[in-house]
Parts: sequence; C-alpha cells; structure tokens
Amino acid sequence: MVWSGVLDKYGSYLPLASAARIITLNEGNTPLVESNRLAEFVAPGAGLKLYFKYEGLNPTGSFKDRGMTAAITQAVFEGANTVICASTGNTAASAAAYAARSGLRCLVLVPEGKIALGKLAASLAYGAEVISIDGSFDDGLKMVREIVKRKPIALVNSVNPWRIEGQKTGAFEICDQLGGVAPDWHCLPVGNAGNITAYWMGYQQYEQGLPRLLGAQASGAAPIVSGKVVTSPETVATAIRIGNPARWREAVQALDDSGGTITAVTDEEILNAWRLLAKMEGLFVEPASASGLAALMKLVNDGEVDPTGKRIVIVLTGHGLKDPGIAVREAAEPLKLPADINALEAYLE
Ligand code: AN7
Repeated sequence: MVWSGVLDKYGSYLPLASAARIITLNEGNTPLVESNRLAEFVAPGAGLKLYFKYEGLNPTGSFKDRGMTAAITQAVFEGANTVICASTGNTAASAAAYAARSGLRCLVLVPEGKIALGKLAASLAYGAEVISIDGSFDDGLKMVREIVKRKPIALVNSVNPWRIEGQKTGAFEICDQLGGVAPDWHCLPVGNAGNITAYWMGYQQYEQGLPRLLGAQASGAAPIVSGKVVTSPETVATAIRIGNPARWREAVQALDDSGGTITAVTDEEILNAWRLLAKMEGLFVEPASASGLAALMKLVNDGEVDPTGKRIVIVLTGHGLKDPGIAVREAAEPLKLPADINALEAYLE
C-alpha cells in the first residue's frame, strides 16, 4: 500500500468534513523499533519487550506533523489565510511547513535564545514569520490565544482540537504495529500536554486495549508533577521548557484513568538517557525525547514500574538533528590526524 499520510489512513476515525482537501506531507507510518540492547540494560533478566516509536522520522522531524496535517487541513477548509502558534520550536517548524504547502501566511512566536537551531532554521526556511519574544513559551501562548480573538487568524497550538485529533493516530499506529494490541506502558515526554491527551484519546477510541501512561517532565519544568505553575521553567530539554501546560487538566485525567503516573527527571538523567539511546540503540533524538526513557529507568529502579514480561513503548518525539548544539556540546571533540595512512595506522595501535 502507498502511504499518503495519517488522514488518508485513519481519516474515518476523525470528524473531518468529507469536502475538506487534505493537506499532507505523508506524515506518520513511523517505525516502531524494538530495543536490541536497552531492554536488558534497563531491566536485566526481566523479559521486558521495549519498543521505540521513532517520531523524529516525520517530515519535519517531530510528532507535531500528525496534528498539523489535521489542523492545517481544517484551517484551509474554514477559509483561513493566516495561522499562528507559540512554540518551543517543533510546532513552529511543523506549522511553517504545512502552511507553506497550502499557501498560508504563518507566524510563529518563539522564546528568544531558547529554541534549538534546527527548529529555528527550518521555520525560517519554510518561510514563516518568526517572532522572537523576550519571554517564555507560556508568555507566547497567552499572546497568541489573545490575538486570535482580535484578528481573523487560526490558532494551531494544541489547544486547537484538530491537533489532538491528528496526534491520536500515533496510538492507532502503535496498536497496529504491535499486531492489534496496546502496550502495557506508554512512556512519553510532557510539555504542553497535548500529546499525552491525544494518545489517551487514541487508545480509547481504537479499543485494542489501554496502556498505563508514564509521563516525563524535566525537573526544572514540572508543573504537573508539583501541582504548581512554574513561572521560570528551565531545562536542557528546551522542547518541554513549559511552566503552565494548556492541557494540564486533560493530562491529569488521562494519567488517572490509565492508572499511570508522571515523574520529573533531571537534566542529567535526560542527557544520560539521550546518550544511551544513541550509543546503545543507534537512535539519535533531541534531549526532550529522551525523557521518556529517563522516566522509565527511574521508576523501574524505584520499583514503581514492574517491567517483568511487559510490553513497553517509549515515544521518541523529535529527531536528534533538531538540536545539534547539544550534541556538539556533549560529545568529545573529533580526533585530528594528518591526511596520511601511517598516521591512521599508528592511531589504531
Ligand atoms: C520533541 O513545539 O510544545 O506535551 O511548541 O517538541 O504535546 O507539548 C513541543 C513539545 C515533547 C511535548 N517532545 O509535547 C512546541 C512544543 C518534543 C516536543 C514535547 C514537545 P506536548
């Protein structure tokens, strides 16, 4: 079968109008990669079946494309000319790409100095009007929520229900890829809490079983874990540097209903998981995307999650090339040698 995007494949599960012209970049259909080495490392001898849903392989390099195809399709259907979002970077790049594809004007508000280079570069390349604000994502979200009341502009943050509708297809794919069954645990990073809301909606709608949800927040940006708005969120995982998630209530509901839990992981734990994914599995992700693994490792260690014989899926939300700055900062310098075969041979000895 030719793959032509999540709306083509799963459109019958979404309330899209049949007259809507689908705007797609053939997003979705991302690999569910079974762990080769980390499962045994995380839980030796437990018979853990660990899988990674590699969402960094979407057209703009993150899971946001699943929701954006739906949000932009609907915006075009409703006759919008302009779309706007606040973003820590991935929503911006995704909105910019789908807007470009449909000829819409696109404005993105990003927190100055706190957006990873690959996301900024992509947003600019797709022709979005990138507005850098001297505030946080949360400040930007407040601004865009207000401006759409004053101007005829469509908001494409995950407060837009179509974003959730599109993103829930991730749950459908996981069930399909596991052969018609949901995992026991589903681990993912939580920022604005759109994705956890969407996955829970998707699992419920697909009726192939329900996982327990394990959410991960960065310890410097963990409002849901602490139950308090964080006014100055800070973390190396800039994607989830969010202090007042828009879908906070829905996330708590999903966590409760699933019998799941949410935990905070330190930047050090995130970067450790990030290194393990790359070095033990060949999966290069951005730091935020490693927080799901960090959370699982923490809770297995604490005895709060029993991995014995379990099927666990971790969503890797964004590609490693999104944040080359971190990769270069964290890695060793490349070795320098003269362009000479003897020098290489000497190095190997
Ligand atoms: C890689 O792009 O909020 O809990 O503005 O980029 O649904 O917000 C990004 C969030 C996880 C958290 N992993 O998802 C944005 C933005 C990556 C992300 C999340 C984000 P939500």
